Amino acid sequence: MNAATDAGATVPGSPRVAIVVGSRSDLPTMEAATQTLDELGIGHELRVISAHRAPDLLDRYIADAEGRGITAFIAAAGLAAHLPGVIASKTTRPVIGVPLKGGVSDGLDALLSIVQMPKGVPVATVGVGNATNAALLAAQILAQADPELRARVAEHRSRGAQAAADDPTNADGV
Ligand code: RP5
Repeated sequence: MNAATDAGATVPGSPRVAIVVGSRSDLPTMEAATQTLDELGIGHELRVISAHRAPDLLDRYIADAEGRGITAFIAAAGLAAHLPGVIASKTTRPVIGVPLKGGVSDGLDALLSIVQMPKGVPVATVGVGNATNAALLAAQILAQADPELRARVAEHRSRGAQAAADDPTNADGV
């Protein structure tokens, strides 16, 4: 490892976003995040590491990911969803939490676990199962220091706005 990676600088061509999920059962929901990051041309990597079942591995992974220049973490979990908060406790890179369905009231347990972080250790929480918004928020964070990505994010937003405006009920052209 060289000085640049020691400092957490982005290595050209290396993944910039880490998606971490607590279980393989979470992977189908998170496909929307990988797809959105792909659409925006953002390198990413995916790991299945439970905060409860593999805490030591999670520790090692976060340190290694920081060293390789991972700039933002997307962490998804269901039930007693501690994964995003634990990652946030180990890094000052932004952490975006995705509560997943299942458990009490189909995800209310995970939503509260992730959104109710104590002062000092923030996790940016998206809606239950909303992997797309997690990817878009990661993209917007990275785009602040990357004008080309900022343009791609703006174009992606415009396409969404156009698709909404193209609803047949708006055919009168107003
Ligand atoms: C959480 O428990 C995982 O993130 C998953 O959403 C949930 C259930 O995990 P499995 O029992 O399917 O492995 O830790």
